[in-house]
Amino acid sequence: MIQRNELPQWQALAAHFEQVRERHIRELFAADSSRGSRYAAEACGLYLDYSKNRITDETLPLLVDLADACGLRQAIDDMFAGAHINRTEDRAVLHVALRAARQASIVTRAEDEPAPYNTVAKVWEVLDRMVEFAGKVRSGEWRGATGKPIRNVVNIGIGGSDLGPKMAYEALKAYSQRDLRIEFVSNVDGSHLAETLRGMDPAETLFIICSKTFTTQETMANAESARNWLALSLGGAAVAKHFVAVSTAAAEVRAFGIDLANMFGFWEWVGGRYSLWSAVGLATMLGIGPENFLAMLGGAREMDEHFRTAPFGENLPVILALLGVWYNNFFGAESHAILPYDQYLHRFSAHLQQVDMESNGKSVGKDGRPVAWQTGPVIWGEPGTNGQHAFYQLIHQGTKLIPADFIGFCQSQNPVGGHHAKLMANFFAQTEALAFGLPAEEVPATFPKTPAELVPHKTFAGNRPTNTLLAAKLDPHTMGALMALYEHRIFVQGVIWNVFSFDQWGVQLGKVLAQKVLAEIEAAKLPELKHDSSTNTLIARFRKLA
Ligand code: G6Q
Repeated sequence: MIQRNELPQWQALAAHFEQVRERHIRELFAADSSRGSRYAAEACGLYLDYSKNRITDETLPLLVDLADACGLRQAIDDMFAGAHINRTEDRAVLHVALRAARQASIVTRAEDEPAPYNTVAKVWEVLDRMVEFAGKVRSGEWRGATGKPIRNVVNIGIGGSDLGPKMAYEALKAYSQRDLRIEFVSNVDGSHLAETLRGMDPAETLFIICSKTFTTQETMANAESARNWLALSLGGAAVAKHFVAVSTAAAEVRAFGIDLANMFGFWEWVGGRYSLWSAVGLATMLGIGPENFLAMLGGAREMDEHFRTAPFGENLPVILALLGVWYNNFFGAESHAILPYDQYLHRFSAHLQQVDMESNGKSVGKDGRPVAWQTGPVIWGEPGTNGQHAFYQLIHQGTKLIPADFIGFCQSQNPVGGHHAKLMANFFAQTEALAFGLPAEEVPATFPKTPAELVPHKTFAGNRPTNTLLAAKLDPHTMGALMALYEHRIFVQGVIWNVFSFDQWGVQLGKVLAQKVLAEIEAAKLPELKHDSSTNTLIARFRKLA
């Protein structure tokens, strides 16, 4: 098979890069007064301005040619049709089915199912049960073992069973029922559980044990400790009223002692990091309410439809993905910053970090050979304006090229004084400063009385690329569309880089080795350690001081 970097379309981009690399965004804007409105696309309430990128009129069409040559159209159709595109695990990849309309049909066949079936019908069966359950808990109809209504919900899960639902809950907290406290415990460090439960009344607390496999070490350790905490004050029989499970593993759920009537299922074709739309989002739904959760699914559904049908040159996920490829593979950028100007999105970068880096952090192509090009970048970020007073210095004046996405909203959920205008003034000013910089000759006008020797330090080269995503308000529909936008961006990049985006074998080695070390740490007498000399010394020292 012809390798990606041998494709004529890749080579055309490499040649084009030689022409574009020295051009400055300042010059590109000066040459075209309509650039700011021409390099834009809009869908599902999200307006994307990509004009402040290091691209000319030829760049995006050349990138689209590459996407075509890599078979993007077919790849999209295969995913939406339920083909087993996760080939290393022989599974379909159907998070799009999790937000499909009730009457839709996506047929696939899973390993544990005897015949092909309509995934969407299964999805809605569970959604209906979640809605009913959430209604009971939120109204106080669901009572704990002592008859008290639930005031605290603690989701116990890790990775995809934590980051997504927590991020979505935090993002939409403005829509939450404030007298129901929603917490997320993930770390196996006992401090996480202990600090979360401190002061909570077990009689008013509901645990959601959220684990696709129900065997994950961290989650099971936290689940057992939570069960002990509850049983200590309410007795073992209380577990039925205070524990529910979200899982694909019914036998393990039953073995833990949770009634299957209180289990919410999902399926092998839902990847952990793409699962917040499924029952994994139960804690989110309990917090923001079924109506808002369903509106979030609706926003994602609209983005799915846009992604599936819009021409690539107008397709938001495709444009963002291709611009990412442009910097990653031609400019040699190593990372990509996600900078939301909304405090509610304070976990958004952390969530995307997992979705992106676990999906495209691969170095072997679909043909089993090492790839000869860069794949997934380092994803990172913090909300603005906090980041401006921390790491933006390096983005503005450092030696590294860091493309960034700025995400902002026209309306605030909390219109307090002039805060929102100040927030958004910073939002617009930053992308302007990054793109246009401050040439030496303009330094005195901006920083009066600057001595000549300080001018180089106050000069900004500019030419730092950014995308701006602007929406009216961070409501459930917009949030759904925004998350789906990034999921599809990752999908497109995986297709271009020819990697399997939906497995995560990189997580496995550490898990296996940790089991071995655990036995050595817990053994009554220090066993003979057969690791390397560093690991041996560290374990021995730990045992001495523990
Ligand atoms: C996500 C990964 C991983 C997974 C966790 C939790 O795509 O597979 O982050 O979500 O390891 O797994 P369980 O849900 O099985 O506990």
